[in-house]
This record gives sequence, C-alpha cells and structure tokens, in this order.
Amino acid sequence: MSYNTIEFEITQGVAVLTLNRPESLNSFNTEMHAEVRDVLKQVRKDEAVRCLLITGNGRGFCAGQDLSDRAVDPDAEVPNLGESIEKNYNPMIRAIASLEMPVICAVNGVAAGAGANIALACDIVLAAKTASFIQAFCKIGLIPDSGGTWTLPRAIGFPRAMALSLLGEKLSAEQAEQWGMIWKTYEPEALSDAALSMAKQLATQPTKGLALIKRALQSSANNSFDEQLDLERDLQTLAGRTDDYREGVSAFMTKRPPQFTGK
Ligand code: T3D
Repeated sequence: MSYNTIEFEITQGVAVLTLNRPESLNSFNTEMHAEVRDVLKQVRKDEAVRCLLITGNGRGFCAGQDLSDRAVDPDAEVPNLGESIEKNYNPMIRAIASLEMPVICAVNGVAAGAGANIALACDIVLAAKTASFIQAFCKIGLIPDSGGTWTLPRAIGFPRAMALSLLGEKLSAEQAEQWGMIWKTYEPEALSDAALSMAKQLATQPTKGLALIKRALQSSANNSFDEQLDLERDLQTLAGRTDDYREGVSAFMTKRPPQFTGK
C-alpha cells in the first residue's frame, strides 16, 4: 500500500515508519493519523517484524497536531478535542506501548506537543544532538496529551515534568539525555545509521522475551513490590516456555552463538 504522509518499509525484521510531512515539521493531520494507524496494525499482525523504528523526515521529528486542521475562524464550530484524542492519539499511543516487540524512536529534530510524547511512548529513544523536546501544549491553552502526563514525570521526576509542562520551554536532546529522559544522543549525521543498526540487532533477539520485559517494566509503575514479584513469576513462566529460551540456554551450553527465531 502506498502512503502520502508517511514512508513505511520492512527490512531484516525491522519495520521503519518515517513521518513525512516535513513542510509542517511532520505534524499530524487526519490523513497521517489514518496512515500511522494502518501501519501499526500491520506491524502488530506481521510475525516477520521483530522491531519497530519510528523517525521523521526533514528538520523536525514531529510538531504534534497539525494546527491548520483546527478551526481558527471565531464563528466556526469549536472542535471536540476529546474526540480527537479518543479517536486518534490514545489508540496510537496504546498501540505503540503494547506492541510485543521493542519500539525505537529516532528523534531527528524538534519533537513538540504530541510529537514529544509519542517519542516518550517508545521503548528506546535516540536523538540527534541538535534535536529538542517541547511540551508545547501550554502555549495554546492545552494540556500535555499522548500519555505525557504519565510518562514525563516517571522519566524525569515530578518537578521537572511540571516545569516543562507549565513553561513549554525547549529541552535540548543533550539535556534530556543527561536527565535520563532518553537513552542516547548522536551527531545528527550518525543518528539514522545508529538507530537502524540497533533496530536490526534487536530484531535478532528473543522477541517474546523482550516483549515480556517491556510488559514487566511498564506494569511496575502501578504495582506494589509484592504484586510485581508475582507478575515476574507469571511472566517468567511464559518466557521459560518460548523456543528462544531453549535456544539461548542450548547455545550457551554448547558455546555457540544463539539463533533466535522470536518464537
Ligand atoms: O487538536 C487535537 O486533536 C488535540 C491534540 C493535540 C496534540 C498536540 O500536539 S497540541 C500541540 C500542537 N503543536 C504545537 O503547538 C507546536 C507548534 N509548533 C511550534 O511551536 C514550532 O513550529 C516549533 C517549536 C515546533 C518549531 O519552531 P521553528 O521556529 O523551528 O519552526 P516554525 O517556523 O515554527 O515551523 C516550520 C513550519 O512548520 C511553519 O510553516 P511555514 O511558515 O514554513 O509555512 C509552521 O507553521 C509549520 N508548523 C510547525 N508546527 C506546526 C506547523 N504547522 C501546523 N501545525 C503544527 N503543529
């Protein structure tokens, strides 16, 4: 299927989704929402895909909602933003967070509004040293969405999350790395290769086990210590039944590199 607002390809077990509306810093219009939704469904269904990489074309990663899609005429009907969140943003964020494989985000430039929080919904965030993150919502009278009020305080702590959300200040990628909000920064020209090489490497790993790690860590935010111990027991039971666990142990015992199938 061909797309107008994104690029999508699958190579060596890696699905690469590139936001492609560079003239508006890859902000989301209705068409882009539909195309991203379609791709996320495909990735979920396709057993050959074992890692998803999300990035953007041009000088921005994503500037959130395309504001030119919103009524500016004072006489026009006010859009129901809750409906837009329910229909577009929440399903996208849930789809990314619950994908049973690692999701890497390569933030190639500014990530503002929902764009910043889409990155935070991914499992590993890499960024160009020149990139930045802006909780831009407050500048137009909105609140951070796309999971930002959940992910941001957990990533960098309440005081920093509150100040960034109330001030809408630009956070440089290097500062975000120092704060532990993202994994690593790269020289801009090195980002794409580094992200793809990490994605390809992850796509050769025990995908089911990685998905269970993701679930365990995500659940830890709401569980008590006791509940988390029980969850670890249950998820380890599942991990121990995978082909890749048997392969991992067998490869270790026979001193050969493992050949994981993701099953
Ligand atoms: O509405 C709902 O459905 C609810 C959900 C909301 C989710 C949200 O994401 S709300 C937040 C929306 N996003 C923003 O408020 C960010 C708006 N953009 C900016 O503040 C700035 O563009 C940036 C700080 C991101 C980058 O600034 P700068 O100076 O590097 O670039 P620029 O010149 O502002 O933008 C370049 C072009 O992209 C420009 O177009 P032009 O003048 O060259 O034709 C600009 O209008 C366009 N652009 C940037 N962001 C958006 C956009 N066009 C439409 N929507 C945008 N969000």
